[in-house]
Amino acid sequence: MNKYSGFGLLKHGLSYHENWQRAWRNPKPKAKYDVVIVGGGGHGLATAYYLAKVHGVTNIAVVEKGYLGGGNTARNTTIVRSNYLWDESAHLYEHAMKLWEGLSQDLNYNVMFSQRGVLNLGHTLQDMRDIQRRVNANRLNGIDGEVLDTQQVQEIVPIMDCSANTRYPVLGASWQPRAGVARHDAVAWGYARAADALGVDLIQQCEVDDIITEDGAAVAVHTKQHGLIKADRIGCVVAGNSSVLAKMAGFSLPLESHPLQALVSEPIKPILDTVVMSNHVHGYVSQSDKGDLVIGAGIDGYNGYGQRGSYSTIEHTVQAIIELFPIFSRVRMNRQWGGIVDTCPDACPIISDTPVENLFFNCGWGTGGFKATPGSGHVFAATLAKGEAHELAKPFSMFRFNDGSLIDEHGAAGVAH
Ligand code: FAD
Ligand code: PYC
Repeated sequence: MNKYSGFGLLKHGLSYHENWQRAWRNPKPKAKYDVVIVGGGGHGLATAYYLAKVHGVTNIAVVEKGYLGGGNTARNTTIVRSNYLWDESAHLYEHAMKLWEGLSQDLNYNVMFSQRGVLNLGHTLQDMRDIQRRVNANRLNGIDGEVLDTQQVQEIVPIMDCSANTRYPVLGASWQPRAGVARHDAVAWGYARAADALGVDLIQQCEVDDIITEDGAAVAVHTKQHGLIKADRIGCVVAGNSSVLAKMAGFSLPLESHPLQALVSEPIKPILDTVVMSNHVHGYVSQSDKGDLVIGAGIDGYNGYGQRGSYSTIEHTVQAIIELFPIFSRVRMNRQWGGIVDTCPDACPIISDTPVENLFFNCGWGTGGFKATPGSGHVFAATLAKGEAHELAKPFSMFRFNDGSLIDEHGAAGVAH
């Protein structure tokens, strides 16, 4: 009997949750690996999986200071879309989108990818011009997108206040039908299980506190719990802590670390079957399969590493949601949390070699890296396997900040910035 079949689930249900098989091993680290990946979030685990599956590199360790997926991967609000403005980022996020579309089958694990569509609302003439420009650019890149007017938006979301006499009337929206949401922790678990099955060592409760270099090249990580682990190549994928790791290796990154908050309401009956985002009113909302409203807005303005955030951000976020959805005014909020996001000056990631040979960084995804998880892992795996940037990663080198070839995606990064 397949343990994932209906009968398998029933049998395990009746066994009082005892004697379950581990989904992945709990190995002791070896003295040396071909590749050590620092950070066991979705991006790090996806990198390990594609390194093993696509490039045949299986002597890999993923070292994670806490538990797998315990960082931003399981703290985000799960929005997946690829409607970015510039060719470089549009190609990268669309590469991820295509991988999302086959991910549950590829991993043999249900990541609950639900293509329920994403609306980015426009409330001013300038918003609508920007939307028109972005949708045109998307379509030229083969990415699905439509510009909707108020009436069409109202048909998709009947419960939203689209009347003309609101403070910020909805003039229209961009609509990406293939966009949606996925179950974030399942993404970490699916990649972890599949990477483990290919021989990758997943080492939890293992914090890197130094990066060891010899003659300008990285040769090992030092960990608090297991001492030195040597590696031919090291990939750092430590969202929120990237500057800390870079400092260990003796260079700095153009990143700022900020808290980003989210909140969920008590569960209510299904009422919202798409994702609504508004840069202008500054809030976004979707409804989880469980019924909770999943809500967020922008970063807290200060730098910090506390995974909390301040009350004023919560207050503004909830005001924005009620502005759009007066019907939610009496729904109670159940939980709030924060994650630390590394934001880049151009709202684009860094997927790059570094001034230290054999040391690579994948970071700076800011408020929007969940959607990129499969694509980021896929191109970073190629970068680590070959020692040079994958074609899609080339524009995202950290050295773009030396020559000014920035890719400004603040518009598409949108509401969470
Ligand atoms: P993480 O999951 O954070 O993984 C990094 C790992 O590195 C962590 O597990 C951490 O413990 C580990 N680590 C750090 N330092 C060390 C060390 N010294 N040694 C060993 N391990 C270390 N993106 C979207 O696309 N859509 C959204 O809707 C969205 N909503 C968001 C909402 C919130 C509230 C937040 C906080 C983020 C949101 N994001 C969203 C952004 C997204 O979550 C991140 O960009 C993405 O998850 C980053 O993935 P990751 O695997 O790199 O990071
Ligand atoms: O990047 O789509 C996004 C996003 C939504 C909420 C946080 N980030």
